[in-house]
Amino acid sequence: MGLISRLKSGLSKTRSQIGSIVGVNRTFDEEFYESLEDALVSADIGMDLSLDILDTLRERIAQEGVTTTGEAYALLKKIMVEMLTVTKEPDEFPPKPWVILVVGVNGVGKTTTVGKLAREYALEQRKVMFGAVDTFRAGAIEQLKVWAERTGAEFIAQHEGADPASVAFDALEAAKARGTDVLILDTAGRLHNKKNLMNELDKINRVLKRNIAHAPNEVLLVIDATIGQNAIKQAEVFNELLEVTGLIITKLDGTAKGGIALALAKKFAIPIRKIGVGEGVEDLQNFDAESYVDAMFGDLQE
Ligand SMILES: Nc1nc2c(ncn2[C@@H]2O[C@H](COP(=O)(O)OP(=O)(O)OP(=O)(O)O)[C@@H](O)[C@H]2O)c(=O)[nH]1
Ligand SMILES: [Mg+2]
Repeated sequence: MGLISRLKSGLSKTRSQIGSIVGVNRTFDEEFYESLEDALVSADIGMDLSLDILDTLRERIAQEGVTTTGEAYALLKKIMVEMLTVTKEPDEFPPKPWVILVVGVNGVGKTTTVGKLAREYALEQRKVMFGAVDTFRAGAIEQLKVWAERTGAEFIAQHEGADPASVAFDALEAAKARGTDVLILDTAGRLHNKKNLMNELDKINRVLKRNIAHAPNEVLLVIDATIGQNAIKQAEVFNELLEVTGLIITKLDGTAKGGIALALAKKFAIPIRKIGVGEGVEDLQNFDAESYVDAMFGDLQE
């Protein structure tokens, strides 16, 4: 299955639901807006944002003299694309090593995403190194090592239970010594409590900065699309501590809840860099607002 179709099949539930509401030629009565609201909320766009979107839609329908539900639907999609378009590209390479810190709560797909990113960079002929900064979870180091072997990335690790900031430091030194282009640090998603996790990330961040002023160049927050509105809370917590530069939304192949992308883009104005659409190494796409909205809301004929 192609990547776009995989994204589409994941999000198809939202699409058919909305399609069935506006597919028939209705007038813009309150019922029309209410059905649309239900559909947006159930796509995990969130209540407040759904109402915002519908307010904007009402205004624009009036301004632009839209008369058919088909036109209204196209307008709705346009509004959402505008909302998802957050342009804040990271600086281009160099400096070297380009340091990427990958963060997020446990199980969202951080390590898998690290592997997928490595493949992308390797295809661009960049020399990639992993730092196994998750020393907390049993098996985490080994899991990352498998991804290193699979993608040809170099691999720096200590032992389970080692100080994560010390691993980050080692990896940074190794990357400098070996002329690595991209150093990707895979962090732990769970510690005994949130405070520990935040302290640890803070320490890693400080060690990096002390060592190279520009590091980390990117802090990528991985969000699991299937968790719904909890994603907002997670982004809040991480963004408070670290300056999150990009979002990666995973598991979009298995959810009807793609609306979380809109809620995140609107609330944090952080660009969505990539989306994950499967467990394989190739299942990572650049985020494109237009195809995303198309996959989610499709055409009326569909
Ligand atoms: N369907 C699907 N599964 C994914 C995707 N990304 C990751 N997964 C799966 O999600 C599970 C957890 O992935 P990991 O990469 O280990 O997640 P993590 O955030 O590193 O987890 P911790 O290290 O425990 O915090 C694995 O079974 C992955 O195969 C995706 O885009 N789609
Ligand atoms: Mg992991």
